[in-house]
Amino acid sequence: MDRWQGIKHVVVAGLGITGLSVVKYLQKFHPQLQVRVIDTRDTPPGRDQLTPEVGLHCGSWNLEWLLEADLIVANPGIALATAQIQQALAAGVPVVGDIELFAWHCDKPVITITGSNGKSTVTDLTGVLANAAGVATAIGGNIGVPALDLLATSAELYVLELSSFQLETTASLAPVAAAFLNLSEDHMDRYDSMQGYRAAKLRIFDHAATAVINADDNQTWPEQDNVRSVSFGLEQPADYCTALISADGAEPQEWLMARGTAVLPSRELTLVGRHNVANVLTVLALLDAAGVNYTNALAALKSYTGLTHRCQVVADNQGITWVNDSKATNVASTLAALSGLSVQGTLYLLVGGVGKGADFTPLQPVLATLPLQLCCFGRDGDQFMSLHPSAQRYDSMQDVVRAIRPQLQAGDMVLLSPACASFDQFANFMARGDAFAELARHYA
Ligand code: UMA
Ligand code: ADP
Repeated sequence: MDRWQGIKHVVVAGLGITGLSVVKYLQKFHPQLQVRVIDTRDTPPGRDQLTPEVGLHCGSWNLEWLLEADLIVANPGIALATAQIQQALAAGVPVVGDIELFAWHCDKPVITITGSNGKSTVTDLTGVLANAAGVATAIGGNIGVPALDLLATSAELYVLELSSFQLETTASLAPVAAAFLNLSEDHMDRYDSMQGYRAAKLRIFDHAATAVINADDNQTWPEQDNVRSVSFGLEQPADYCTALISADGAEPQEWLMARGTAVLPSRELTLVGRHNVANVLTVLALLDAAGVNYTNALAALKSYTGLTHRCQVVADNQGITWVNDSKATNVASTLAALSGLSVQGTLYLLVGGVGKGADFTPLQPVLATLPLQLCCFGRDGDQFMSLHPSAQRYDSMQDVVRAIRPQLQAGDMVLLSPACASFDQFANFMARGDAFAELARHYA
């Protein structure tokens, strides 16, 4: 089917890295099209890279252009519910996203990943293992590399992280394997309800050959008929799970199990946290479903240290471990970091920043079980003070580290998993994580 038949005028709604990738893709593969860009921002990122033949309208909507289009390609940051987009749809103009254009073009297998937390880690590790297994693999999507930019590579397999925003405008992608990791409250400024948010994410299974689902979170289970599913979960009977195995009468050890086959003892992973064990099980399920044999690539799995700013060990000296989990900007991700942590000494947990109106009390019962010193900093640090008797208040992360350093002993862990956004004291979560890593290296 030629999807482009009858299309002459395309409007790219919203620039940024996505809009720019769409323009470049159209210029390369469909040069006969007339391309116009609308961005409601006065100076949208990417405008300097547009060539003169591309029409550009900034600072507001341009309904006339939208209605003149044969196809609108919307940036994921623009909700379909936007009045002007709705007017165009009502007038019969189709609206798609960049992932839909990718689906129209791509003739190689695609693995897709969505969920509220863990998407980037699973996407990256899937790519790392597939490449280590000898399959040329390109990763992209919401992780920060627009999917259409990947078409310039000579990949045999694509791994795409997909946000609910991207899935809203994707209809024909047919992944060889698609994972829905978990669902917790997020993006309630864009969706009317959790049902709306979940429904967008469930679209990942629409044409998937295999759905990889979370045995412990039924919100990730498909509602579509006839989808072949495999499950992951820390415990049996998930298809991909963990099991205690003892060899030759030795102390039993926990192994990662892939459909009954022991793959690797969990303790051989460098990644920390139980959530990362679940993430690894998901990766194994995705690769099996895509027919990638990873048995000779396990060294890459063992040495994988994770993406920067996600439960990443940034210093380990004199028995003191420093872990950067700056990407934990909500309660669910901090809870994940805390679950199953093994700390021999004291856990110094750094929390605080911009709370975004969240309810932090779900942390309280978990904190109560830990050998904890709670260190609260940043604008909304006060909101954590009642959560644990050990809580101490500091202005900044630097003040925390300076104050606790003399007390640290072998077996202790210093964990930045702030459950808050960073904008009060940092440009973004990356800058906050970098600052922590620098402090860790300095004081370790
Ligand atoms: N915007 C306007 N008017 C416009 C266009 C955009 O106001 O005409 C605003 C919107 O508020 C929008 C924001 O600008 O939310 C972001 O637009 P952008 O130019 O930064 O977008 P891109 O650079 O194309 O980035 C997008 C994804 N951004 C969003 O979905 C908001 C990136 O995910 C993604 O990495 C990139 O495409 C490549 O696929 C970011 C993200 O925050 C990391 N995603 C959300 C998340 O992970 O929670 C879903
Ligand atoms: P996403 O791309 O979905 O934001 P990341 O892999 O970047 O996910 O991780 C974001 C945060 O969520 C980090 O703090 C990380 O430690 C935590 N996290 C990672 N995997 C999981 C999981 N499976 N469940 C819950 N939290 C997780």
